[in-house]
Amino acid sequence: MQLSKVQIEAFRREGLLVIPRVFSPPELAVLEAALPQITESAQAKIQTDATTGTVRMSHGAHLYSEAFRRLCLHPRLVQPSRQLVEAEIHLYQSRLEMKAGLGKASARGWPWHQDFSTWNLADGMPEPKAVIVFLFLDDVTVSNGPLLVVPGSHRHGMIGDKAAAVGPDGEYRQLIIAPEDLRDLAGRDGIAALTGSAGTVAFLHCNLVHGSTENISPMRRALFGAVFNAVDNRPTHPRPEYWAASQIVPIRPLADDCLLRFQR
Ligand SMILES: O=C(O)CCC(=O)C(=O)O
Repeated sequence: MQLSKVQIEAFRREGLLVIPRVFSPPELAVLEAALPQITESAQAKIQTDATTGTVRMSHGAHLYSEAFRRLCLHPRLVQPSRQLVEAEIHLYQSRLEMKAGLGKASARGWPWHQDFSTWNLADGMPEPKAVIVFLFLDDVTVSNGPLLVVPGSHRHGMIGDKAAAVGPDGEYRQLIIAPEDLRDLAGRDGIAALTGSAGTVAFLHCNLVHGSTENISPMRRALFGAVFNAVDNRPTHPRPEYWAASQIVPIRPLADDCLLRFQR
């Protein structure tokens, strides 16, 4: 899948690009069948939701799940990402982002932040030369906790006081966007909810300010994210492999039908 000049220009301006119907229902079914490998696996690095006890986030499924490894090497993710990063890329990170919709307890949201600040401060990624690609595993609507973004906010670079990213124990702490900064950014550019049917793919610049609210609907909202970084943008002190790749291997995409050909 090649992006057009118009799509690339939109990404440069907005810091995001949302494309519907990139993956088909049979391809999504392959991934759905592989989900328990993440949500029920002892290998998975899982963060659970404090309220519901359900899976909230899990990093590194490409390291042990063949279906999600294939997704991360899929040409429909890799080729556009190369165009957007304008370089050879490697797979830096993958993550499943679940928001259960149990109808009896809500799954929490995420505070406003930029992903690059974590990768820069915690892993030593030098430049914001990475793109985050989310595949919607479910229909995402305004009611099941969509990702919220401030379009164009990537153009302001890394926002916030780096000193606030160090906890009392000296450990890295996520840099949250201050309310006054958010007021300025959103006052200028507004806030957009990334909605679409299952199979939609969203490309986000790594400095795009984003967050989300809790899911109080009965519908699950699952996204799978792959992060592609320029190979010449090597992190100086990456965290463990499930968070940040230490081997910088330029990606060779698989065949377009790699998910459909996957035999469990
Ligand atoms: O899954 C969400 O709603 C937001 C997750 C997020 O902000 C992130 O992964 O950086």
